[in-house]
Amino acid sequence: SGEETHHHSHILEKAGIVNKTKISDNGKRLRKSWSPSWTVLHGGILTFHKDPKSTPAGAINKSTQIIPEYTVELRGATINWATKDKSSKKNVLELKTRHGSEYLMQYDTISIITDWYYTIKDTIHQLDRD
Ligand code: I3S
Repeated sequence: SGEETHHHSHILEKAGIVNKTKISDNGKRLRKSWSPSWTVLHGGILTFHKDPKSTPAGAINKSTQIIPEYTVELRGATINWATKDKSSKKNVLELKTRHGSEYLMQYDTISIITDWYYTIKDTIHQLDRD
């Protein structure tokens, strides 16, 4: 499925597709815009990449490139299952950065999103200890 979790040294690495939307930027509320995203956790940074389908037709030769959209520093962040008022979708995580930005992450297959939940949670706890 392309889902992989590596546990070398103490820092977790993981990559896969999740649906995501940024809902606040440093405390300022944003309009939701869900899109599927190639999501990579590496070195305590979570990077959401742009949906290639959102690439304009004129830039078609760039459409296979993996372009970062948001990078999220996990140090000082919190991750929780989102409450029902945050989204009507199932299996939604709410990630809040220490600067007050918020992202929702969602995937219909519960095992996929649960794996992200524990990997991100463990990474945040590990970073707290460093
Ligand atoms: O929190 P909201 O406003 O109910 O979020 C929904 C909207 O973002 C909607 O787009 P429009 O603003 O164009 O209507 C999206 O299509 C929905 O997916 C959002 O709600 P969910 O419950 O799916 O997160």
